[in-house]
Amino acid sequence: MIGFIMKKAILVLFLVLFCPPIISAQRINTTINSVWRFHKGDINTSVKAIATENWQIVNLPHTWNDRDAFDEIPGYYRGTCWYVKELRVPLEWKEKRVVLQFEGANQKAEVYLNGNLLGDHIGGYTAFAFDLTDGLKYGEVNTVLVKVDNEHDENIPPLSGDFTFYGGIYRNVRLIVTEPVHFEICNDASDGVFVETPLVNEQKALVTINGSIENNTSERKKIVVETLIIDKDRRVVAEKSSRFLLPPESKTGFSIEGLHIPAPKLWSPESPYLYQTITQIREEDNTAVIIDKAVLPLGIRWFEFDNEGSFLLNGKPLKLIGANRHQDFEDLGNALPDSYHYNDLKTIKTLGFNFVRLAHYPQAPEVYRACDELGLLVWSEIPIVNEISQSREFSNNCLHMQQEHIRQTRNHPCVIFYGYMNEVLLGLQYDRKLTAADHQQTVAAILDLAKKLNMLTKTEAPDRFTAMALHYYQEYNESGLTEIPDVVGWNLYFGWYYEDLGDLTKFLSEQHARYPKRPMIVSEFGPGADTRIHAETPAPWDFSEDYQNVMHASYLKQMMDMPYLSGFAVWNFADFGSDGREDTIPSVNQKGILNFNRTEKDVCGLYRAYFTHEPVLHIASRNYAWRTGLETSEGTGTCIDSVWVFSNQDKIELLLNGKTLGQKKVEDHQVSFEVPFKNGRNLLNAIDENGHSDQIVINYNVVPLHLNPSGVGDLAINVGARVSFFDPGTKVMWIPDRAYTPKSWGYVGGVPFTKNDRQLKTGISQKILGTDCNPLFQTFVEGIKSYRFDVPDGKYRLTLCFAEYISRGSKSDLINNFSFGDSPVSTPEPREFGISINGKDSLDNLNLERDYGDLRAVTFDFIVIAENGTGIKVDFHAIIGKALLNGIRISSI
Ligand code: GCB
Repeated sequence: MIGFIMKKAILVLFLVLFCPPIISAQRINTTINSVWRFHKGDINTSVKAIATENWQIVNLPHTWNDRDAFDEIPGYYRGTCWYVKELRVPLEWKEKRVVLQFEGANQKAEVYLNGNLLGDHIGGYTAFAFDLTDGLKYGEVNTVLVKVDNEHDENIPPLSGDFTFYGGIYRNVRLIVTEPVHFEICNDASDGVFVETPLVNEQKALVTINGSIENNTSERKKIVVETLIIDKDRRVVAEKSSRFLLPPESKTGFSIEGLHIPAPKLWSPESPYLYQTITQIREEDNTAVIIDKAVLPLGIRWFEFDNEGSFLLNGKPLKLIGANRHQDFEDLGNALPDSYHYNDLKTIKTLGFNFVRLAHYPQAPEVYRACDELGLLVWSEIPIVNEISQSREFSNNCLHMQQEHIRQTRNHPCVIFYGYMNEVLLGLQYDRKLTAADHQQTVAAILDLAKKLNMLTKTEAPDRFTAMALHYYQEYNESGLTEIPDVVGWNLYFGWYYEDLGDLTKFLSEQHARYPKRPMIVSEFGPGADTRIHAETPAPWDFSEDYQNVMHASYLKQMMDMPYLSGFAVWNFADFGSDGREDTIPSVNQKGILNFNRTEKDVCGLYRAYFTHEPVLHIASRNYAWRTGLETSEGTGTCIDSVWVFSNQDKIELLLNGKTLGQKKVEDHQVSFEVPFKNGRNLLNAIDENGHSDQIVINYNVVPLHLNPSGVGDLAINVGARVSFFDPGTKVMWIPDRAYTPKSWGYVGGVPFTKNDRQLKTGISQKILGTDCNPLFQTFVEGIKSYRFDVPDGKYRLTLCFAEYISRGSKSDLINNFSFGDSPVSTPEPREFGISINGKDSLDNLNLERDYGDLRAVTFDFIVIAENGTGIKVDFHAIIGKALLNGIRISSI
């Protein structure tokens, strides 16, 4: 033991004598996310007198809208809340600078230190920092109090938008402690040191580092600033230093130019090679000590558009294959730990994308870091969405936000486009009260702001392109707005909000013919989809996964065939919170190719097939493995359904329970098979010519076409619908409806309000209260006379489902419930009806609105005996208005 201690002592002595001392006085940079206290609502005492001991303990990132933005009560809390953090500050920090940095707080913040206001910040998506040094009590506990407010403010963008404006300190808070001589920290919460590459080609890259250094001492300081560029193996590939004289209490700009890297390894999505720049400060008379250090990523790449508007990276054409991304997640709102951000970008990368649009606002620092590392090109933008305010304050806030955004992100090689407006004419297009003169004046104000933002962006980031996203509205071209940014992004929803899928090519080819040199991107496209909904004949607005497959397949084929289109970005990577939405999942925009919790929708397989290099075979039934369907012809016990396989292979053979269904050629990365499913377990196996395979088990419940005499186990009908709806809670599959035919089942009389035909009755899109099964209650048959099941004699449970609806005034409001302007809503038509089952009065005077309220799920379970071979017949007797039925289920008991 003594020998061991001796050996250890000798080793320590050796290290002390022969190793250089630790000479780096590096800054501390740490999150302080744990144990804050939170108070919902404002306070009415003075800041100095607040009692915070009983406030709720929370960790950051935190939002107060993770629940209420998804509950049944309209709206969510938009107002003031408070946070407090106790901060023990060591005595030794007295000689240092201490800075508090917020990566984001939505949307206004006021920060107090020990009861004194440090400052405020406007805007929910950019970082901000305050220097605490002068107000700190060293060797004691200090109190940081933060007031955060997410109330609507006419002077702060976004004014409106199809996403939830969750409030809170929803990103990291960091504490940064430096020596008194340090790189600037409070320059719009940027790195304070900036990396530029004024010249890049395959032979060489020239790198410039610039920024500012603060001297917070009362002495003149002679310093050396040196920059090293190191490669991935930490070998120094370029190096330079300069001397500077810093006056006392000063800020001095510096620039280190001409760092030369011969034959650089280029950064690209395929090979995201990153160098690092290490810029450090030493005192001239004590060069052994590094007093501050900035380590930044360096990706060497260049990009441009050719004369036809095609994008080139490092001199080679590259189609931008992208996904848009919102920053929230199921149950967390926008308060995501960094690893959630990273996982999203990683998923985007593995689906084969090379491009991300961070819509509609700057995102967390981790997002840009991940994109550098993973090789994802980025379009980043500020949230001027749908409309502007014409006040000077609004425009100043927008300009400052863009400045912060750029300063905070421009060190990231991934960023290629800076955007500043999304569909900014939308509000104006739908404002029916605007006079022609006001309209003109608003357009002029928008143009003016766009020009200012474009100019600021070019000044702050001369080495990036400016971009703007537009909706399908000619005034963007006519007003001259499209002439302002370098890149025009079109958000296009042909085959969803308007017209047909094929109109995409027509529109874009016309645009290209009119503006042949204009760089053009499809910055959004995609339909809403719900993995619980499936359709044999998919159609717009049915919210089926199948229509999502159809629409994406059609867009991909068209867009990949357009050499003049520089790229596109799917709307959206994942479903996201949008409080005003009432599709089939209330408060959620369902256009994600992944669900809100990041489980995949089937269309992900199509993207993999198109854009990844590994062999892909994907049987598109991942979320439809439990099926119920009607026998295709009587007595066969078979139900023929189409099954799609997405693949990047040439030919696919599909086998059902080991028996081949033939081999087919894959076209446009997909192929479909008609599969004769039998009742029970069906094993599907897809194989290609090289032996790659995919398999899935589909459990099928084949419903006999004629119910007599084989009987019925459980039959649930999504009344009025052409789609099936699976309720994962009860595991009941509600199958599409049909008109009654003898020996079978169906409705008699009335008009089905399906959700999948824009030409016919469209069903409703409003949120239904008291249920998670919106799709079941959003379609119905109105004016129904009877519902019949020709079941054998026996005892049954019969479930009837109803919801009174409110009709919206016009068809366009029905199909796009997120529209602007007045969307006239009429109260329910008066309606009262009675129901008899097999001739027996069972419900009298049912008045849904009066007795339950409108848009509320109402169900009744009856025990019914079928006898004398007459089956079950439910008759509806209208008393006032028309009877209606939303769902019906029978099960033998
Ligand atoms: C758009 C908007 C986006 C919406 C999307 C939609 O064009 O830019 O914010 O979420 O449409 O789903 O309607």
